[in-house]
Amino acid sequence: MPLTVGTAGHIDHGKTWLVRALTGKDTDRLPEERRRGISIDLGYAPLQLPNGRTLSVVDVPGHERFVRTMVAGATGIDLFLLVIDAGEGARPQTHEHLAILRLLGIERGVVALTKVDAVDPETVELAAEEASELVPEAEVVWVSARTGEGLDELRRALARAADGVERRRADRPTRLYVDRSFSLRGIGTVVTGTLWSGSIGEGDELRVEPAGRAVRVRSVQVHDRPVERAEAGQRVAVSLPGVERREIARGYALVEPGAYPVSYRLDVALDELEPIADGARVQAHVGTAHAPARVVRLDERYAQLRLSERVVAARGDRVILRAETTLGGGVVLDPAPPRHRDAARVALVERGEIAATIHVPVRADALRHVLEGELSGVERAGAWAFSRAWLAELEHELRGRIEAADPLDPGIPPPAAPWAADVVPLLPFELRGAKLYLPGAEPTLGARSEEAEALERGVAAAGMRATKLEDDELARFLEARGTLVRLGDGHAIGADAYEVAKDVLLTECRAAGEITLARFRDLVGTGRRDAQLLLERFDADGLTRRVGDRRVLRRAAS
Ligand SMILES: Nc1nc2c(ncn2[C@@H]2O[C@H](COP(=O)(O)OP(=O)(O)OP(=O)(O)O)[C@@H](O)[C@H]2O)c(=O)[nH]1
Ligand SMILES: [Mg+2]
Repeated sequence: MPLTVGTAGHIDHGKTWLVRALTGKDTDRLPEERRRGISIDLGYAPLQLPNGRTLSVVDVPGHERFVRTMVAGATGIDLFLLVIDAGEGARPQTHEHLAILRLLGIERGVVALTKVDAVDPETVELAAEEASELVPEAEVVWVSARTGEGLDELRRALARAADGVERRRADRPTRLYVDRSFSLRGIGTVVTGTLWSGSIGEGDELRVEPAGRAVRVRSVQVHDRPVERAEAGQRVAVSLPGVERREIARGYALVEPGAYPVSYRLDVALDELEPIADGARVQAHVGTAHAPARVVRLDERYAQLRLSERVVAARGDRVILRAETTLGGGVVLDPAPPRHRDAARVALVERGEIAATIHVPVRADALRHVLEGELSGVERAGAWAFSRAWLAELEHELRGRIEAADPLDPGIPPPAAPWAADVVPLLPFELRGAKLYLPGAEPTLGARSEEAEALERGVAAAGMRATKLEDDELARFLEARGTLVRLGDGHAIGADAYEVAKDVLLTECRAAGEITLARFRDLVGTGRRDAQLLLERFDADGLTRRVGDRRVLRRAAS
């Protein structure tokens, strides 16, 4: 199983020299690093161990201004090599780096007390005692990069530490956080990183997140050697043809498409080095990325991190929170939570009781990032998951509204929410046209039956005279029932009178070939306006057609 070891320790304590003494490679390659004699960026080298195992070494800078770089280097490692200058003992970044390693959950490693050639043994003894107290779980080895003393023992100690490491989540989908990108003439953009999980081989189709860009892997190298397929835990260089260098940099992740959420929010269980206030503004380090974030405290244990940029994360990932100094960290419980301030929800998510967090519909797809197995104990419809109780509440509410609807048309528009198309068919209602009804519900007059009778009587008594309508909906209902006919301008006439008028019209037109308004008015014996309204209705019904100031029958009517 390939593993990565990361250095840690205060500035100038001898990390890079020790890596060079162990591996033969000087990882301070930048001109500025050489000129200033300090590490600025991350360095990488392979390390052969006596038992035949090869470790990848990530060398980090110790300067307090570059802790952010140290975090990026430390996120993917499996074990640490904490380097302490034997003459100086632990200094501020010794403590800070150690705290970061613990927050990242990196528990195994070795302490190298270096530069032992430069101090007397009693001084080393004191430093060794201090180191053992500081890191009781690790072996402390005395070394000198200058004389080579202790290097073999350090290699053996690293081999022992490596034997105890169990690489987490290697079997998960492919994820690599980019720590370097560069372009090579004739090859194009190359990115490097520690492969957290999965594997990467030639021709793989991956995505660069959070950019959302699809890429195809041309070739893969592990420590400068081409390989067919790199596996989890290895230091990998991936060439990505067609990708511009500015499109991908440290902080981006190369992932199996769709396998990880990309999110502005993370629900975490906090681990505080010092109290982090609700609303605190911090830098959140996630993988090799970091982004400004606000800490929304949910209670003394949980917080929602609201980030200013989207990040790729998974349940169980560690994050580091920093301001001027390292404030603490957290374990990601939900990598794509809704916006909320609900500690109870996070507690359920932490315990894996996902179904209990679900009430209103959520996309089941969004839950797969917190689920260990299958989702059970919830209702499903299409892409949605929701609780049985919610469905019952919805039914209750809609039933109430349907019962309150106008009996003339006892339906309501269905809910307009995105889940409606999937969820509404589960309800014991009937979708007719654009409205939801109780099954088999018919329009009825309800409390308006007296009103309806009065209107029917009034219209009948008016004979050929049009009646002005008060309630158009009621009139529509009665028209559908066949007791009246609506005319223009908010008027109506009795259905019998309408038939009589129609007969008059047809008879006259068949005899004379046409009819005028005046003639029709005389024949039916009504006022000019009512005659006009009737003729317009005949036009609308397709019986007649206007020709100048006369009307003739349409072919269908004659
Ligand atoms: N005598 C002695 N000096 C050493 C030894 N290792 C490193 N040094 C000295 O310490 C200086 C710093 O060593 P580096 O390895 O660059 O220190 P570093 O921890 O990588 O420093 P940063 O990366 O800037 O944090 C070197 O320039 C050497 O002068 C050693 O084993 N013995
Ligand atoms: Mg260095």
